[in-house]
Amino acid sequence: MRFLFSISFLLSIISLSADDGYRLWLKYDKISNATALKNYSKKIKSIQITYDNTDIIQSAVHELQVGLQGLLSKEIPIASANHGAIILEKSPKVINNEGYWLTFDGKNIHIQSSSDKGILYGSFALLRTIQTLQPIENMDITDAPKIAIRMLNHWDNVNGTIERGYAGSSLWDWYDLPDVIDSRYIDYARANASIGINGTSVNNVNASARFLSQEYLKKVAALANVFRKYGIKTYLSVRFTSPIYLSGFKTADPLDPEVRQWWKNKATEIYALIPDFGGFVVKANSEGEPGPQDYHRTHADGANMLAEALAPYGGIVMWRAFVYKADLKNDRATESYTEFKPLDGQFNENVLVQVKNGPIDFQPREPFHPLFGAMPKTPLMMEFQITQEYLGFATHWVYLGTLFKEVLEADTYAQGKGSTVSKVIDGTLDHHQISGIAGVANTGSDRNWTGHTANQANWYSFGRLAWNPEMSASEIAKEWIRMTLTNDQNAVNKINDIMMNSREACVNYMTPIGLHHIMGEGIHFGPQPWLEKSGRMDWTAIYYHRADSAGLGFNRTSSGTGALNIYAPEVIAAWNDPDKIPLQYLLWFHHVDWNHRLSTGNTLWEELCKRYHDGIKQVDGFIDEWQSVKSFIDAETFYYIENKLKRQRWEAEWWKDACLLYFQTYSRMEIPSQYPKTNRSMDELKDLVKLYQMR
Ligand code: GCW
Repeated sequence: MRFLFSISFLLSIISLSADDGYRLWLKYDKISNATALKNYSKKIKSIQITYDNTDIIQSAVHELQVGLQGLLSKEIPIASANHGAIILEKSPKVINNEGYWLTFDGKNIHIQSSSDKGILYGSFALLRTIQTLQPIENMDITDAPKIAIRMLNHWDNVNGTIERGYAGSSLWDWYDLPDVIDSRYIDYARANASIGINGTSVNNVNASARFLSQEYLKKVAALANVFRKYGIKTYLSVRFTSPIYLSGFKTADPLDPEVRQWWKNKATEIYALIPDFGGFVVKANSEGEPGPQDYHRTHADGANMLAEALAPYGGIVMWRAFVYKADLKNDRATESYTEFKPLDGQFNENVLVQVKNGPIDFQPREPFHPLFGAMPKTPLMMEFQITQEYLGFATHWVYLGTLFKEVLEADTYAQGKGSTVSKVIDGTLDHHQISGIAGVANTGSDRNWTGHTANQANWYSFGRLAWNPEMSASEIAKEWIRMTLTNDQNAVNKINDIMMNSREACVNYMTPIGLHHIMGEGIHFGPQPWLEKSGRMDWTAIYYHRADSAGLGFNRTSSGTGALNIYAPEVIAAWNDPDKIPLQYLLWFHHVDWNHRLSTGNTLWEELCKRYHDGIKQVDGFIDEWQSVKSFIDAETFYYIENKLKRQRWEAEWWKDACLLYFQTYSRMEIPSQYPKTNRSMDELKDLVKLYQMR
């Protein structure tokens, strides 16, 4: 089993049939450019291993063999030679333990590292270099990850469903495990390792206590055995009240000695099965999940109890900051800050606080979360959402590389200019030893893994940015396109153009100018800006857009909720004035008159109408651009994405109609005549979202 690639992977490599997306960016099709092929072929004849032959090294060697066999269409044996070898060797010259040094000395290619993981990453880097047709003559690449923990969070449930998953069901078959090891687990690990992901938490943060039972831990251990060979540590989301569920305790109070002992024993049990277990991800006192506050203890009390149990084994706790109180008194955008900021300095050394990128909830666009830069004594982890809960599910082609970058580059001004979010999370701003970044996975059992071939790029870009937040979104997109779709320069540029504009288009047709949280209740699909009643006020749409006859937007300045004031003074200064704030955040922080003239020269109402229509025009443009690259794309992939785009166009129009017709009831102004008239009624649009919500 160990070094067998999945049957489906091998079959898809050798088959001449159309491409179903299974191979992701690890296609390894024969290089079609004859000169390039000859050139690489000349330089690569064998693999020589001078490194200890660990499991991870074997994974690296096997990947090189399979990859090169595909790309160069010839077998690459393991042999020593003094010419044309890829030599895997130990080197002290690396930046950190996971880094590698990749060189060509005129005769041989050297992949050097001080660790076997580094060799694995270096091997993938070499394959990427060849897949993207980069020259290797003068190759001299030293690279190492800037963030230590780079992981996926799966929101997968025990019954195989995935919370906010749009690509089929869970990859993990909990019924068959631990005895049946699906070969897909190996391909999953390969894909992650190829982009530097070194951790995965396999279950939903709305966690079942079941995962900590001996029965389930054995299943998790079986997965961990696969992942380990690719340098990936396994983590679990835990339910805070597990001692009650599993052992009949009356309490889960984190200061209760018996409860503390229970967790210590549990940690011992876990590490006996999974010696390199990563640690726990915890959602506590959030959206009905239990937590320390149920026992009048703080988040720090809860996190530290778990941290203490894991510490002897080197495990860590990733405690999520996504909390908001049951009784909504304050602006939801300040809740997590209010709860966590006072706890700065109270967490044990092996605790990271995991913060979503924005203060509300993975909206198409949010300003950066106010906790970044506000807790210097605590390592803060980034939580991005790769699965597109609020960005069109797996239907819309939305490249998230630009979203990730926008947040990573945002300046918190915590220690003056240049205190970017990226420096907060890589630990350099506040000199933290541990650093981390998590992405909520978009993977599932769909043959193409992510439910939309083009959105495989979001998994890819998350990994690449986690490795190096300084890479540009466009550079990453181009790598992905070359490895996944085509190496034709012109086509690469066109597809890159679609990708680089895709997120902005989505923002335009869903929530332009800083609007947010106006999607269908519960399902988070389609528009429902009219939603005025829900389980809580901050689950409605009207709580966020605050449309009235005067204007639109949420006043979060001092004359409103004051939520803007929790940012650094420089940020407040940049965003406090509705005439100076970047338009993308305008309605997030300000209530603006319909007739107010914006920097674009349009009134708010005109600009709103323009943006919604722009969004649709952009999708039309994507459709045209996609058509123009048809001859360079595998036929199955081409038609699949073409049809997805049609559906995306349809939904974009739905959003535009619903939002403009609804906001028009407040603005009482005509939609400017240059735009096509809609023939849908509000009732029709309301019924449509109801239909999707119907049981
Ligand atoms: O965005 C919300 C989602 C929930 C999710 C929650 C969280 C896992 O709608 O489905 O629960 O965030 O991040 O905890």
